[in-house]
Amino acid sequence: MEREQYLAAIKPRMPEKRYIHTIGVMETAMELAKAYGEDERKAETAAILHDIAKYADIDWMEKIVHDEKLDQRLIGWGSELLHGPIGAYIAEHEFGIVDEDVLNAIRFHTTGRVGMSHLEKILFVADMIEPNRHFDGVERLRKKAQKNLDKAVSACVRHTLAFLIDTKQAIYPLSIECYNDLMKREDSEG
Ligand code: DGI
Ligand code: FE
Ligand code: FE
Repeated sequence: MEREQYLAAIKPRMPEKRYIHTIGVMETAMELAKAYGEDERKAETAAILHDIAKYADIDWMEKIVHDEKLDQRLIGWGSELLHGPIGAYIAEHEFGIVDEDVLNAIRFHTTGRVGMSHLEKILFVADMIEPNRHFDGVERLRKKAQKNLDKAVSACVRHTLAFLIDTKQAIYPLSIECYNDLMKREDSEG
C-alpha cells in the first residue's frame, strides 16, 4: 500500500490530534531512517500504523491478547500498554504487513524491549520527539537524536520512566527490562 492509502485508512480511526501526531512521527522516523541508514519505507509504514489501536475497544484488545496467546502480562494495563501489541496485530491481519521488523517496531513502540533493532529504535525515538510534542526536555532529546541514536533511545527511556515514577504510575516489566538492558550496555561501553 502507498502512503496516501495508509493515511486514509488510519484517519477515521483516531481524533485529529492523534492523526497530526502520526504525521509528525512519520516525518521524523523517515528523517532518522535516512540519517542512520535504515529503510525509509519501513520507517514510514511502521510510523503511520504505530498508534492505530490507540482508540480500539479494550475488551476487544484483551480478547485478542487471550485468543492469540500474546504476552498475558498485558491484561489489566489498559490501552496505553495494549495499543502497541494490538497495533502490530492489526498491521499484520488487516493491512497484510509481513515484515517482522515493521511489526516489532509497532509492537514495542511504547515500552521498548531488550535488544531493539535499528528500526525499533527509530520509531521509539520519533514517537517521542516529533514536532508536535511539547514537554520540558524535548529539545535536548531532539539534539541527541541527531547525534547518536542509542543515546537518544536511552534518554527517551529514562525520561519516560522518570515521568511514570513522578506521576506514581506502575511500570510495565518490558519497560524495566529495556531500561536495564540499555544501562548494562552503557556500563560495558564505559
Ligand atoms: O501513544 P503515544 O501517546 O504516542 O506514546 P506511547 O505509545 O509511547 O505511550 C503511551 C503512554 O504510555 C504514555 O503516556 C506513557 C505510557 N507508558 C509508557 N511506558 C509505560 C507507560 N505507562 C505505564 N503505566 N507503564 C509503562 O511502563
Ligand atoms: Fe503509542
Ligand atoms: Fe505515538
